[in-house]
Order: sequence, then C-alpha cells, then structure tokens
Amino acid sequence: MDNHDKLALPVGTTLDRFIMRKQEDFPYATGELSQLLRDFALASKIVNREINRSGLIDVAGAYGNRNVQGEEQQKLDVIANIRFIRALRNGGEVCTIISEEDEEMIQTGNVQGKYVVAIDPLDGSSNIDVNVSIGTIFSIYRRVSPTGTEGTAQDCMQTGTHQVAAGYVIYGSSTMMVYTTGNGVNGFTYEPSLGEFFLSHPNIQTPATGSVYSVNEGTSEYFSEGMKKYVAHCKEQNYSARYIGSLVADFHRNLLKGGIYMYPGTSKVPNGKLRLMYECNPLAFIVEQAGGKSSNGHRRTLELEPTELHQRCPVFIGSTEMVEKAEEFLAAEMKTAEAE
Ligand code: AHM
Ligand code: MG
Repeated sequence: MDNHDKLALPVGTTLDRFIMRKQEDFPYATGELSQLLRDFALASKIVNREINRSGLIDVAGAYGNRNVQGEEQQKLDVIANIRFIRALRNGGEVCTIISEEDEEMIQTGNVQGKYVVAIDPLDGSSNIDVNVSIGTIFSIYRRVSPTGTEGTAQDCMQTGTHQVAAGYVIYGSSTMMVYTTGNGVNGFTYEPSLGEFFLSHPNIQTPATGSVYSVNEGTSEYFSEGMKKYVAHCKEQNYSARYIGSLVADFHRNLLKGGIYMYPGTSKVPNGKLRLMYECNPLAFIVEQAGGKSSNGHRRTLELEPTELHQRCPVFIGSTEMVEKAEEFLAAEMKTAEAE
C-alpha cells in the first residue's frame, strides 16, 4: 500500500456490488434474484432503524404511542412484517409470500413474479424490550406453478432442498446480513453512517466441531431419554452452555465459532417450537453451505416434507460432528424403545 492509499483506507465490497458480481457468474441470469436480495437488504436497513429507535419510543413516550398519521404504534414484529412485505411487493419478483406473522399466504399481485418467499420478519421479538439481539430469517423458492397466475400452496410448501437462496439478518452489536444462493455463505456488516452492507465474512465455513451447546435446559424435565443423555454427554465433554433464546443470535455464534443449537421435540411440545418453513429450512440451507449439518434428530431437515405452512419440527443444527453425535444418542433411544 503506498502512502496515498494509506491516507484513506478502501471501504471494501458493498453488498450490491457483490450481488452484481455473482450474477455475472451465471450467463443466463436475468437479475431478478439479485433484485430480490437487494429488496431484502433495503427492508432490513429500515427495520434496523426501527429497532435501534425502539428504546427511545418507549422512554418517556417521546414519540407517543401514535405515529404522525395518527395510527397506533405497532409492535416491532408487526412493523417488520409490513416492511418486508412492502419491499417484496414493490420489487415485483415475488408472486406469493408466507410469513410467520400471517396465517394465510399473501398474494403480492405480481403474478409474473417467478419466486415465492418464506419469512420470519422478526425472530426472537420477545427480546426487543431487553436490548438482546434479534433477527430476520428468509428463504426463496422458484415457483412451480405457471407465471401469470397467483402462487399456490404447492409453490410455498416445497422441500428445503428446493431453496434458491436463504439468509438472515442479525440486529446485534452490529447488524449483519448472511446469505447463500447455494454457492457458499457470505456475511455482510452494515455500516450505518454510509447506509451500506459491506462484505466482512467471505465464504463462511463452520468448524466441524465446537465446544458450545445451545438448548433451553429449563425444559429438560420434558426431554426424551436420548436427549437427556446427549446433554449429559455435552457436560462430560466440558462444553459451555450458551442460550440467548434468540435463534438467529445463537445460530450465528455457533456458525462462526462451532457448536450445536437444539430445539428438540419434548413430551410437552412433540414437534418442538421452531417452524420448518420460516426458521429451520433457511438456516439448514445456510449451515450445509457452510459445511455444517441440520436434522430433526433422525432426518435431514432439508428433506422433510412440508404439510402445513406453519408446521413445527425439532431441530439439531450446527457443527457436523456434534449434530451426528446428537443423532447417535437419539437413534440409540429409538432402538431401546423398539426392543422393549
Ligand atoms: P418466535 O418466532 O416466536 O420469536 O420464537 C422463536 C424463538 C427463537 O428465536 C428462540 O430460539 C426460541 O424461540 C426460544 O424459545 P424458548 O423460549 O422456548 O427456549
Ligand atoms: Mg420465529
């Protein structure tokens, strides 16, 4: 680096430029997926701003509980849902959206749109009030129904292996967007003063093993025998327990450092809590692209057959060796049950 360069360090690659470069790798790409990813980035910047201001809105009621249009202030998860849906509707590439916040499919009116999106607009939203990291999770599929018509349930309930892209935004000590289009995982950090995401974590590879396990042990009374034994194994290995209770934050930490996140089925909630379409599949796609693994304890998450928009499924996700170990404990439990 010469003296002139040292005076002003380069800022690096913006998300926009990165998406554009990637598109050039596909000679027949029309740019619609690239545009869609940019729509997500734009909406997430707006949501980031709203999250950062949320403390202020509560304190002393500086903004009151009505906005300038006289509408009542909504909870942030509702606001985030509106922001993402609006951005995707305006973008024009998406015919149908399914959202954790909406019971039914949302038709955007863009019948020519080639894509459908599944989104959890603000995951871990109970953590907003206490300043803990939260996130947005999204997943993109190519529609299977013909263009020119509204998207169908079949479009929205494809197995995870059909995802074209998936990503998340973590609103943490810094805001980051991490995504894959099936060709590795890249992470971008938001620089608020410039209003841009910059490539900060190229080609993320998750460690094959780690020393962190993340599970809500407060519910261990309801764990199966195999699950109890696996958690005991984690303790024997001197793993650290780390559970923020905000999936994106727990997942992101384990992705970078190695570890396993688990939301098992229990006697209280047999299918766990997390949603296949909005939470498990997108993160499973990302973790696999980073060299990790995700399963429901017995089967690969991405191959689970969706039967309902909001279906829940147990999830064991993270470093490959740790997920495989958990599966071993659960398989042993099944064998014992069969023998009895
Ligand atoms: P949400 O979609 O209602 O926000 O719930 C999902 C969240 C995850 O972020 C988190 O990992 C999990 O719920 C925590 O659940 P629990 O409190 O049962 O451990
Ligand atoms: Mg959620």
